[in-house]
Amino acid sequence: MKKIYFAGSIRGGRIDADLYGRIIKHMQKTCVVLTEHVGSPHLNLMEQGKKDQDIYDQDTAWLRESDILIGECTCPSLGVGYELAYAEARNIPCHIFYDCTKTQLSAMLTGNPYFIIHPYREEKEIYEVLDSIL
Ligand code: 6K6
Repeated sequence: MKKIYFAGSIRGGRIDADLYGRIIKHMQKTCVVLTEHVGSPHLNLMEQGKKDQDIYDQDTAWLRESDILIGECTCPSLGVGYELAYAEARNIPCHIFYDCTKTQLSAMLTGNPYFIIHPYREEKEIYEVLDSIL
């Protein structure tokens, strides 16, 4: 099964956490999602016990072993931006989703032809695209 690194905002803001959870659940029907916790509604509690360096070490290890990165970038996040650059440097394919009715994506992503960018207007479009790429 394909290993997916799902990237979504954590300290950048949790407004889309439920959406991340639904995307992760959809991908888990056919793939292994290494970063299931990104969609968890209980993240604050879970985060308390972890050291930032352990989080960094674990996430970069998961990135290196992933086959593909799927990022939901409607809510801007420095961590997700970093993960995208880290994945690009290792030739891991990166698909970026964002709601184009809510935000304008950074030119540092839209201007880089390496990234495969999927603007969407309705959530169902995300699942259609995911089914075609996974
Ligand atoms: C959460 C659940 C259990 O433990 C935690 C602690 N926090 C994090 N755990 C794992 N990955 C994290 C954590 N904080 C940030 N990340 C990674 O950075 C995720 O892979 C996200 O894609 C990204 C979010 O970055 P920020 O800058 O929005 O926090």
